[in-house]
Formats: sequence, structure tokens, C-alpha cells
Amino acid sequence: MTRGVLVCIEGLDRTGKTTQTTSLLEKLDKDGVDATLIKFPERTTPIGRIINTYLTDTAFELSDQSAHLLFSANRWELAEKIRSLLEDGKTVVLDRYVYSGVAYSSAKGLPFDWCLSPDIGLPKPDIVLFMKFKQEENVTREGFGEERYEVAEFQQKVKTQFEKFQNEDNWRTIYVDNKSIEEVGEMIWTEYKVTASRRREALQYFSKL
Ligand code: Z5A
Repeated sequence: MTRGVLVCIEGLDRTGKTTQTTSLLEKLDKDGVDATLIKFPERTTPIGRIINTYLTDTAFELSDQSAHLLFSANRWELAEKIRSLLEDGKTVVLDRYVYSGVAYSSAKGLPFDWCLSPDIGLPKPDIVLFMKFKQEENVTREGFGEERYEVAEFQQKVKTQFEKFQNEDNWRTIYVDNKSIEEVGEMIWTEYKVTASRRREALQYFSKL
């Protein structure tokens, strides 16, 4: 049996990741593809509940290193599920993943390689769709500013760190400036179809950049 496709949608806050991962799931469903959506942080697991408190309660303090390792541990909580869905031929769509983990923590000043190291060994996406637009647009979107990292200056630093992945083979930048939800959805669908139509090698795992 051919393994499933591992798709990851990444981007800064309020770029439309949840909107687009949900829409992609609907399209996959209509196309008869058995797919599962996993959003990180996955806030319902034991570690995810701690992360949720950290993100929503500014009185709950953690060192940057501790917070980083919790986000990574949260991915490891789901790693076996992701691997086994893919091996069973299912498509898995990720709303944020390792790239967010590294970008947000290294933007705080932690070394990039140190940030990547706890994620080494996790399943690597076949395609990463990085949603990119001008800084000014996401800060005007509904809900921006509700959580601890939603500050424009910090978002700029995160963007710089995300872009360190842009030479990876699986990386596709989706420019979303002045594009409707439907237009962005079409760009994502086109990229997904190209990846899904290619012959898939064995599942890859994160290693050093
Ligand atoms: N974080 C971390 O530090 N380390 C890690 O390892 C991970 C995460 C995994 C919470 O993540 C925080 O955790 C996050 C990074 C950090 N930083 N913060 N804060 P999250 O994913 O749970 O939270 P989020 O980034 O704020 O995601 P979100 O709320 O799910 O936003 P989104 O998914 O990108 O956007 P959306 O909900 O789909 O859309 C936002 C609004 O824009 C909504 O009203 C839409 O209707 C609208 N929208 C969407 N697309 C469009 C277009 N094309 N045009 C106009 N309006 C649009």
C-alpha cells in the first residue's frame, strides 16, 4: 500500500492556517481521500493543557527553554499516531509543526540548532505550505493580540526565523496578500495535488538542517 501524504500548513499568527487546513480537509473528503487534521499545539493532551495555560495566562511563567521543550514534547505525544496513519495510507494535514517550534523559540534568542534538536526524528512533511504576507495585514485580522506572542515586532523576528527553512525541498511559499480565502485555498490545493501525484519514497524524518 502507498503511504499517505504528510502536509503541513505554516505561517505567522492569523495568516489563515486554521481556515485553510479546515478547507483542505473538506476538499480531500470530497475527493475521496481519507485524511486527518492535527493542530499544534494539540491543547487537549497532558502536555498540551500546560501549553494552553502558558499561552493564555500571562501570570504562568516558564523559562523559554522549558516552553520550547514542552511544544516539542507535545509533537512527540502525537508522533506515533502520525506515523501510523501515514503508513496506513491516510493523508495527515498539520496546522503548525516543527517549523513553528523552531521559529518562535529562536526568535526569542535561543540558538536555532538547539531549537531543532528535540524534534530530530519526528516525521518530516512531504510538503510545507508557508503562508506569507505583509506584517501589517495579520495584525488587523480578527483575534490578533489575544495571546502572548501576538506583538508585531516579535512577529517580524519569527518571520525571519521561518525563512531559514525556505531552501528545504519540501518548502512552498504561498503569498496571501490581498487574496480571498478561496484564492488561497486554490493555491494550496494545486500544490497539494502536485505532491500527491508524485511517487512517494519512504517517510522521511527530521535531521539537522
Ligand atoms: N507556538 C510555539 O511557540 N511553538 C510551537 O511549537 C507551536 C506553536 C506549534 C498558538 O498557536 C501559539 O503557539 C502561536 C505560536 C506558538 N503564537 N501565538 N500567539 P495557534 O496556532 O494555536 O494560534 P494562532 O497562530 O493564533 O493560530 P490561529 O488563531 O489558529 O490563526 P490562523 O489559523 O492562522 O488564522 P485563522 O483562524 O484561520 O484566521 C484568522 C482570521 O482571519 C479569521 O477571522 C479568518 O476568517 C480571517 N481570514 C483567514 N484567511 C483570510 C483571507 N484570505 N482574507 C481575509 N481574512 C482571512
